[in-house]
This record gives sequence, C-alpha cells and structure tokens, in this order.
Amino acid sequence: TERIALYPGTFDPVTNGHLDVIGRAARLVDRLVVGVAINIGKGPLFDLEDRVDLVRLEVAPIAARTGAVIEVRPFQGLLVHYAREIGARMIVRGLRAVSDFDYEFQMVGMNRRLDQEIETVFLMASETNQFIASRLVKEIAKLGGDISGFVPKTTLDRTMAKLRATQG
Ligand code: COD
Repeated sequence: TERIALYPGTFDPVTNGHLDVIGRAARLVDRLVVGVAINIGKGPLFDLEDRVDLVRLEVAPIAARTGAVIEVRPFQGLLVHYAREIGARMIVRGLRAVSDFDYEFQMVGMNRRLDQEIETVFLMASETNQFIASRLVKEIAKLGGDISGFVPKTTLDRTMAKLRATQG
C-alpha cells in the first residue's frame, strides 16, 4: 500500500525552513500531502488561497528535482480527521529549537488520544534553515529588513507586495 504522509501548517508564508522539511519528508514516503490550515485564529497575513498558491509554486521545483509526489491542499477542521480522509498514517512536523517542543509535545499527545493509529514524525531542517520562522520573517519585512535569505524569491516578492498593500 501507498505510504502517505501529511505535513500540516499555516504557511503564512512558506519559508526555506518549511521547504527544507518538505524535501526531507518527501524522500521518506510515496506521497506527501502538504496541508495548509485555514487557521483564522492565527490572524494570517495571507488568506488561505494565497498561502496554498505560494506553497504550490515553491514546492514545484523540489518535486521536479526529486521526482517526489507532493500535493498541496487546503484543509479545515481537525488535523487527525483530515489525515484519515487522505489515508495518511504519518503526520510530519518540523522541529526547531526547544521553544517548539512544548507546543509540539502537546499536539502529539492530543492527536494520539484522538487517533491511535497516526504517528507524528519530527524532522529538523539544515543548520542554515533551522532558525527561520514565518512570524519573524513577517516582522523583519515589516521593519524594512532583508528576508531574501529566509524565503524563496516569489514568496519574498508577494510578501513585500502584501505588506505594502496592508500598510497602505
Ligand atoms: N525548521 C524546521 N521546522 C520548521 C521551521 C524551520 N525553520 N519553520 C517551521 N517549521 C515547522 C513547524 O515547527 C511546524 O511543524 C511546521 O513547520 C509548520 O509550521 P507553521 O508555523 O506554518 O504551522 P503551525 O504550527 O501554525 O500549524 C499548526 C496546525 C495547522 C498544524 C494546527 O493548528 C492544527 O492542527 N490545526 C487543525 C485543527 C486541529 O486539529 N487542532 C488540534 C491540534 S491538537
């Protein structure tokens, strides 16, 4: 049977950290589904459609280079329900510093109680990409800093355009 993994996130916007994790995860499975969560609670800069669009665009070269099957899809509702729906037995999460641990630890625990058959797997990005966080990328860009080392080109352009539009 096909080995399917789900890599869920907000991707607001997608960063080199996310793409690093996607490249690694894609090598472990037959099909990787990148699930872009609505996540209204986080008050995202980009709406869902734009986030899906950007992840699709930035993931395409990875799929082309590695021959991996990577799908990018929006989802809402419970993560474990969505994993079931697409037949994924594996949830992939990225781990950065210790700061991620508490939140990720709780998520695994709760998700495991909700569905015992789904395993969460943690991957670390390369040293260069380990510290990158969407939240800080947006903050740096807002304050006029250079984010070109943290996000791919199209994401950079769209982020700058979005910030110009929202700041008026
Ligand atoms: N290096 C390594 N990993 C990274 C990096 C980096 N530089 N940057 C980000 N990551 C990892 C994150 O740790 C995370 O694992 C993943 O990439 C995605 O990151 P984000 O920030 O885009 O996504 P989150 O953490 O906001 O995603 C949260 C979910 C959408 C998964 C969560 O809110 C959810 O499951 N929502 C659905 C509702 C639900 O089921 N809730 C109950 C959960 S118990």
